[in-house]
Amino acid sequence: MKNKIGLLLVGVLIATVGFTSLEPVSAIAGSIKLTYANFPPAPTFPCVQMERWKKEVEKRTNGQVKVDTFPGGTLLGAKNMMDGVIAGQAKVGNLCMAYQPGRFVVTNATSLPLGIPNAYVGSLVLWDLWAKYEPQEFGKVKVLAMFTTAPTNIMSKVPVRTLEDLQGLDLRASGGAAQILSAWGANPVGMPMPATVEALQKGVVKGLYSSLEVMKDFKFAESCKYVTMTDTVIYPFAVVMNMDSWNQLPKDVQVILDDLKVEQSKWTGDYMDNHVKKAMKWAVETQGVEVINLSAAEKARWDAKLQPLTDKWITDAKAKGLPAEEIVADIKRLIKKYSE
Ligand code: 3IO
Repeated sequence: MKNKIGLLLVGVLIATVGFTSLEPVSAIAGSIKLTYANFPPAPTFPCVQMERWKKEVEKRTNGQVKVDTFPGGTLLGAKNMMDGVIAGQAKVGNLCMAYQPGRFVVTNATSLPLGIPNAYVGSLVLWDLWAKYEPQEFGKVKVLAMFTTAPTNIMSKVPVRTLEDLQGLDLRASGGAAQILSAWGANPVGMPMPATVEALQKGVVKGLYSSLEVMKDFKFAESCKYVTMTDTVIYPFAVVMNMDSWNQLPKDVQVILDDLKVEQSKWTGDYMDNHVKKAMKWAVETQGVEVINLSAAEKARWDAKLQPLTDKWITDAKAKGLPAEEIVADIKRLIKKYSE
């Protein structure tokens, strides 16, 4: 009896020593599981970049990390993404900052009409802005990537050729994009992107204001036969991770995820810019969509309406104690830097 207990103890000892001496412990394939929540359907760009991140992380950690992705709001939805990740309901989540504009004041400044030309530049501008100010609204999470959409344009069931056509028109938009529509005299209707499908079907809105890849990815080209080019503003996104989950990762895995941050942001911007081109080619060639380009004179009228927006943002952000002028100057400087 005594011998048996002794043997058992030796066995436990060997097992413990053997296990802990596997260096690093976490190198066992699939030993770290990360859940990753996303709000729109799988074929859309936020989920395409999610699958790319999953693939890269699993490859670069030799399968040590396994990422389980949840597209379509199956784990967390558009508006509870940040809080859900903070609470640990998902370990990683992708969020659109425009859905909680009051929460992400600094980074939403990228949604002012300051002339971000494409998603690649937008993503790098957003990343640098966040890195410089490290705004407290991201203080409870680990930021894994940031990127923007391509510039927004009007997709509608009725043609919009002049400012007059836009007056009172119900168009779906959120955050900074919604404020721009208001300034032009349209009636922005706020809701996250996935809700737009039903809103268009039911006639709650006559169109939307967003980046054009959604013409194909959400099949909006089937009902919105007109696209008015404005290229005015972007929507900013972030990929965030639960801080405890991050702190529990082995150092080597943390290094891999850190190395991927800017690369993933660039990859997504690039994917977005290319995908917009493909989606619009499809929309025009197979769905009979008309692209409306404003004349220079008409565009000048639209632009004139936007000038007060940045001033107002500066006043409001200053009241919140933020270095508002510096933030706007930084965005302008970064746009120049990355556009070259
Ligand atoms: C977007 C959100 C989800 C899926 C595809 C998308 N393309 C552009 C957006 C931006 C956005 O969130 C919005 O509300 O227009």
